[in-house]
Amino acid sequence: MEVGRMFFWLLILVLFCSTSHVSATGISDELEDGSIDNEILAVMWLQELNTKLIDKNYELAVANWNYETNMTDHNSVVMNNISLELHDWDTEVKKKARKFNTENFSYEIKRMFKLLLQGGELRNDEQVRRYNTITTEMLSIYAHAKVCRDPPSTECLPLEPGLESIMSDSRDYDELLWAWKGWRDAVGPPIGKLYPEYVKFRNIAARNTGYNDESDVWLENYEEDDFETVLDELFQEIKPLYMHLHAYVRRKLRDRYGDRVSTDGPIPAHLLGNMWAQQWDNIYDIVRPFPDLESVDITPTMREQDYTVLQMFHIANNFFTSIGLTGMPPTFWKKSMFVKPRDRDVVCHGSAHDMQKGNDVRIKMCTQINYNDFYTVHHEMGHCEYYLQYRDQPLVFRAGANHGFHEAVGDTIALSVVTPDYLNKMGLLSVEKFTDRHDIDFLLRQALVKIAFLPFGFMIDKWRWDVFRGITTPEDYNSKWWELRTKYQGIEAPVERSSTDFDPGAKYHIPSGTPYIRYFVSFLIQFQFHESLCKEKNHEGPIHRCNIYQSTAAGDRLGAMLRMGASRPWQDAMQEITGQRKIDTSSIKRYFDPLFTWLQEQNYGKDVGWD
Ligand code: X8Z
Ligand code: ZN
Repeated sequence: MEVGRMFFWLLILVLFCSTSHVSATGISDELEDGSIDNEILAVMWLQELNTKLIDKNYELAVANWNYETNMTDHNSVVMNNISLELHDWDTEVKKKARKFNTENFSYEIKRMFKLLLQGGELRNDEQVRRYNTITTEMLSIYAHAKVCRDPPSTECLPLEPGLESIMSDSRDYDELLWAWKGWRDAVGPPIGKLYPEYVKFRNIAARNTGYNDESDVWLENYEEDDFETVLDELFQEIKPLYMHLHAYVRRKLRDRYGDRVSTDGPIPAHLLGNMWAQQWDNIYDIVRPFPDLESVDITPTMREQDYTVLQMFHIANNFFTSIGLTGMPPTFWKKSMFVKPRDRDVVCHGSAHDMQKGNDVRIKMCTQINYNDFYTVHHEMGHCEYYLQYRDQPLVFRAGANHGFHEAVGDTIALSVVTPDYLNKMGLLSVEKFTDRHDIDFLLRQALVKIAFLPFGFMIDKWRWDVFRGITTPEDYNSKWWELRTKYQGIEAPVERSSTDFDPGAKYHIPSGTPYIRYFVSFLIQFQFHESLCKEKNHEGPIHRCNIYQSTAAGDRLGAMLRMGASRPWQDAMQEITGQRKIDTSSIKRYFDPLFTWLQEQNYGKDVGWD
């Protein structure tokens, strides 16, 4: 611990022990904003706040958990009541925080105030109530929706499991279209009716605290001027690789589905093995370059070996502990929801929860025994590992260095987990000799997961930022969505869409209000993290073959970054783990380099692009 930091904590301890009579409520409302410049008072106030916040946040976190794992009206009422109460309290806290003039405070205290005051704020209980109703309603529509088969069949399918399995496994053009359109018809229009009001409230909240609109709030998390331009440049750097992957996959799909797939236009969105065409690994069987090799898809082997869901979580846990990081605590195993319950409705979309008290961290997932969920288990556990590592930080610093960092932890681990080296060790693969052909086969599957995702991860918030800015208005919500889907992803709707459809609503993060650019950032920086952890391990050879299992050197480096939480800007955290201060595409490009060369050869003289 650096000396300054040690001094800071000592100060907090001394002050806390000797001045517990000083109360946060002692700060009078009459005082003018920015009128208190006494740092000692600020430290005491923050300390008291920290203690209170833990209890308040815990209450809300539990209510939220109870609702998402049991979506009854009662649980929704309880959650919204607590949320309203916490909101009032939060408004008071922010009002008091504004009384401080932090200009001459030490770095850490100043940063605490900065983070504390970030974000919008609704200042009217009626608005908060309505806002809570809308967001709960959107989530509930998404979670309850089912698509029914045509009579005489009475079968109705939810998204998970059901429609998602059809999208991944079916190779029947019309059945895929049925599931694709059915899901959008079921959730799009009802969510679309509520969405403009949701946008209105987010913007009111943002403007109340001085932002132009909600897009500024979302971008603020990245603490970089003109971050949008940075993102545009990063996207341009990776685009050639995406275009070559797209061209290759389009030809393979044309071989399978005939001239319903064009030679030089966008790909119909329902043929890529995923409800949102966001990751294409489920059509690995269609696009495999060397089908004679043992498949790196471990789903059949997991099933043959009678894998259980719990086993998947224990294997992930074992990876984290093998590199010296913390294992999941007993409460995690007791309180998490690993499978979809039969007796109640839940939000199935995988999520990790920091209850912010003790080491109570949990995962909620409707896990199935397949390769995809094997990856997602590691992804979610990465969130929990971050929670556990930064739990000694003051509450305002208990967050990722930025949202993308939080998404990248489990994925960084998973880059080792998917290597044939690791899967061989786990008895899930038995590739004896690894040749260049194996490399291409493996990298192609990885590209279907990681490269195919990039334009999707990029366009979602491009769409939302313009919605918040009022540049895209409700009549154009859907057409703009498809304009971006085609521009960036090179895909198109398989059937005519209209302004009464609301296809963005068919993606979980839209009704749940979760910002999405975090995944684009994560999918780039996880390769930077992976590369530097591999250096730490003294890995030799290409980075796509590197597996950091059991490397405590790699774990120590990762752990040091995780423990920082949000106490410093993300550039410092990036420096801690990689020695660089920027998001950089060279690691992901190096990882996929052999595949890029191979794809260019395959596409030589063929159509690339979709204009
Ligand atoms: O939502 C998730 C995680 C939870 S943070 C399961 N992901 C994105 C998605 O599913 O759309 C992980 C990858 C992208
Ligand atoms: Zn995540």
